[in-house]
Amino acid sequence: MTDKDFVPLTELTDNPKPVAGPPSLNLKTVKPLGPFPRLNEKKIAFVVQPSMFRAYTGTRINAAIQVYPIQAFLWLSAWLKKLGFERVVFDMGVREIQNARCWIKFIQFLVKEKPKFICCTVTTPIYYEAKLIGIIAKQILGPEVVVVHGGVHATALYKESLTDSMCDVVVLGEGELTLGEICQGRPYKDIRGIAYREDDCRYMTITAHEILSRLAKGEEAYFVQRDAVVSLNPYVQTSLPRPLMTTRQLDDLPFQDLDLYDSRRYHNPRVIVKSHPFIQFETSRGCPFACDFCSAEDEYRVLSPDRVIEEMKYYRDRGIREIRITDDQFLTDVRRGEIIAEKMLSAGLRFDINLGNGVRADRCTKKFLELFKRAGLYQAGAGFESGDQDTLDSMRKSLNMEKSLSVMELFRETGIEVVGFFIFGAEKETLASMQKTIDFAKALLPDYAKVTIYTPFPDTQAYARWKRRGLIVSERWDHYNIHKAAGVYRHPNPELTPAVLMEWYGKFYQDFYSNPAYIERQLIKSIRDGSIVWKIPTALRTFFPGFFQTSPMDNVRANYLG
Ligand code: B12
Ligand code: SF4
Repeated sequence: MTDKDFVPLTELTDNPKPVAGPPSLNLKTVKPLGPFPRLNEKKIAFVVQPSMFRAYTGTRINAAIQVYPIQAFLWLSAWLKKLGFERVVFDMGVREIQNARCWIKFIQFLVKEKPKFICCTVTTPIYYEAKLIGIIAKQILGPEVVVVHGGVHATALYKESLTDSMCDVVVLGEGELTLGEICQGRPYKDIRGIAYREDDCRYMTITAHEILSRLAKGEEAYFVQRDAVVSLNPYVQTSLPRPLMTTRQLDDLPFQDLDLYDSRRYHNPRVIVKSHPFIQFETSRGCPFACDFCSAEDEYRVLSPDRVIEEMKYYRDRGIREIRITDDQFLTDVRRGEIIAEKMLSAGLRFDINLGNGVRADRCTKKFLELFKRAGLYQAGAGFESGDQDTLDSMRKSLNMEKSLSVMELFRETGIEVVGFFIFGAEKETLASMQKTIDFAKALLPDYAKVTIYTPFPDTQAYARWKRRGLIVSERWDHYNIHKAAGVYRHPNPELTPAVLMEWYGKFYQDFYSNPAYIERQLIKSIRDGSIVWKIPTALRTFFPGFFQTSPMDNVRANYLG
């Protein structure tokens, strides 16, 4: 084979490879010859990338590192269980990563379990690790293993998964029914909602052994995976789209599979979770709003309130004490929220409840908050986003700042902790508007405030717009992180360089948390309710993230040590 036999990847995918220059093609290809183990056709392995929970280590929200059983897997697994499949999970996110130990354990896991299907959920920053997982699986288990990608990033960039990695099939959007059909062996052409390769002209250029030894030396996954798969004349096929599930279909889904994970590994700091064991629960899918930085699907569909209550009863019977509601926008239908709370109260269901994923500040009503408080709501995230109306409008947030102030009052009256979310760097952002956001946060005075850097993820309107304007300068996906401005774009306002954004990011945390009015209020409150014990370490980690660095393993250890 010569260089000419290879078509550069940049011509095959919609998203050219990042970094300077085209990839240098490595002609040494790896052809695993076997013998390979006999695979268990009825076994599905869900695999979590090592960096899943590491995006926040060393950032200002270092104190709030969170580890979860991946909810997508719990839903998918429940469906596969119903169809009679065996399911196993290997979560590298809650394992030691030093010396590539988690990867060695992963290989041992593959050899022991011999699953026919390997499933990864692909969000943008961890695509490269999903790629390494596929390469290793193909080399250890052989070409018959089926590597499946799903999740928002893979759905948007399915060609990348299919031409640049060893992924065999991408599930586009909602996964339960589609994955079920894949595992049941239906021909791909007859399965709705997938993208797959018609040909098999893909070559690996790196051995599993090399991957492990380079990772063990501390090399980043990005560099290890570069040019690790080359595709010859890829023939990518998409099937007919699968209609989104209706309420009736969602109601018919089995409850999340609580047997998949060892829940003891998933322990979170108090600022994230109050009572363990806990579960994440998405009671609706999609969101009708259209904020330009967000990856939420636009069609909003719900589980019926009765179905939500039935699942909650199941959680209660399994000893779950806290629910983190992770709907894209739980308050799209406030009345539905109120009905759920009423039904919880009449069924005697009480959990600690955290609306951690955030609700639109303008959708909260007093009735909703009071009812949910009685059902156990103790904390809610609220997207205030900006103290400048032009900036808010430029991210299509359609929020009114006056309304935000009155809603904050409501939260205070009902005694619900609020985590206020803010963003720096939307299209119309200026230095003055960032100052206004800091002032606004200080006026709102939520219990915690979190600012993030506006980041156009590849499946968002923001990305499409900035890409068209030539403002996206890097598609190195592991640099897409809302807490680290890594220069993936050139901001339309030339003043807002990555360094300036990071400076203001630091300033936001400094100014908000050292505000005397905030300190006074929090001191009184935390001495009264005893929370001072955990709030002081939280504050130290926020102010000195480099010094008090937290990793997901601290969470795991916290639990094992009791
Ligand atoms: C909990 C959560 C986290 C958790 C856990 C991550 C996880 N994947 O579960 C943590 C805290 C780690 C996290 C971190 C981040 N997150 Co987050 N997170 C969420 C949140 C709130 C809930 C996820 C969830 O449980 N959904 C419920 C399940 C059922 O839905 P689902 O994941 O979409 O899965 C369904 C389908 O997509 C599909 N599917 C998904 N995976 C797979 C895999 C296979 C094999 C198959 C067949 C199907 C399939 O089937 C599922 C069932 O139908 C979502 C918002 C949301 N409501 O989804 C954001 C979301 C996933 N996060 C987002 C972002 C931006 C991030 C960060 C990148 C932020 C940052 N620091 O920059 C980080 C980085 C994480 C990482 N390392 O990649 C974006 C994703 C953008 C993107 N292009 O990647 C989302 C969509 C928020 C948004 N609306 O914009 N997050
Ligand atoms: S940020 Fe919230 S309100 Fe806006 S589109 Fe996303 S989920 Fe909907």
